[in-house]
Amino acid sequence: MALDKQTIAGLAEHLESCELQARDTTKITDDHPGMDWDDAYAIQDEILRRKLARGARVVGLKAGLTSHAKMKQMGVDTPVFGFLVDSFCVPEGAEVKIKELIHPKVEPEIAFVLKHALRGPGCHIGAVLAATDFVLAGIEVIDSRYRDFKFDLKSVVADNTSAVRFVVGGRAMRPDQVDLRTLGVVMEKNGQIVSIGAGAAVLGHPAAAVAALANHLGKRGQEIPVGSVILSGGVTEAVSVEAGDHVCLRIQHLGSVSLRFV
Ligand code: 0L1
Ligand code: MG
Repeated sequence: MALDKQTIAGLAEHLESCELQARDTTKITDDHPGMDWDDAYAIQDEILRRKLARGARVVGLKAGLTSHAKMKQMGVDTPVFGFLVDSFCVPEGAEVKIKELIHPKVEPEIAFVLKHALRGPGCHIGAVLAATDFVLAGIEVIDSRYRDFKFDLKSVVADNTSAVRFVVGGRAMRPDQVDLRTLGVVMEKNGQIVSIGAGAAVLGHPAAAVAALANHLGKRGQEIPVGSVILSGGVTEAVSVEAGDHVCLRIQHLGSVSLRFV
């Protein structure tokens, strides 16, 4: 690690304050160019520790930058991983307050809920499907704390991969009831289709993103716990939203889920 404990704690406080006060910042590697991957995840862990100390509960995990569309949109080439706490979770059809956010975007996602814990290394699509209880349609709202979404991968990992809100809903299906690669995904904003995709856009198969998450956690002596929601990553590029927008995601066999921005 290149950063000391105090610096990590200071950067976590800075990024979390930006999240809670809905204000942006320049990317942290501008001031800490030597920051390494362990530092980036240590800052993310410290943000989580701060939230847990205030009574938050971890409800899930996420993989980000798992589709070529997202990687191209952000000019990067590696998936990243983050956590989801209860305050990020909103009900189906909820109103999301724009004034609590900086510059939100929405992503259509396939969410997994596990019936068995998954631990890497060596986790693969088959292990993920065997451990999956059901899959759901999900919308992730991302809100990078970095000005104009301009960041590098280490900065975005430290910033908990831009996580801020999510909703899951529609219809739960067991993984053997659907072909997750060919599931059609249609996202509408204000009744207009804004993105179209299929499950295979996520690393060839969305379960591959969950396997990559388990393998990432395994290196850190952690696992994906039973029952948590895992967002496998945006199937398409992210779409900006503003007050007044209504977003509806329809995924074949998984029904629809929506959010309103106010
Ligand atoms: O969930 C995601 O794919 C977002 C990862 C972080 C990058 C971004 O803010 O777009
Ligand atoms: Mg996402």
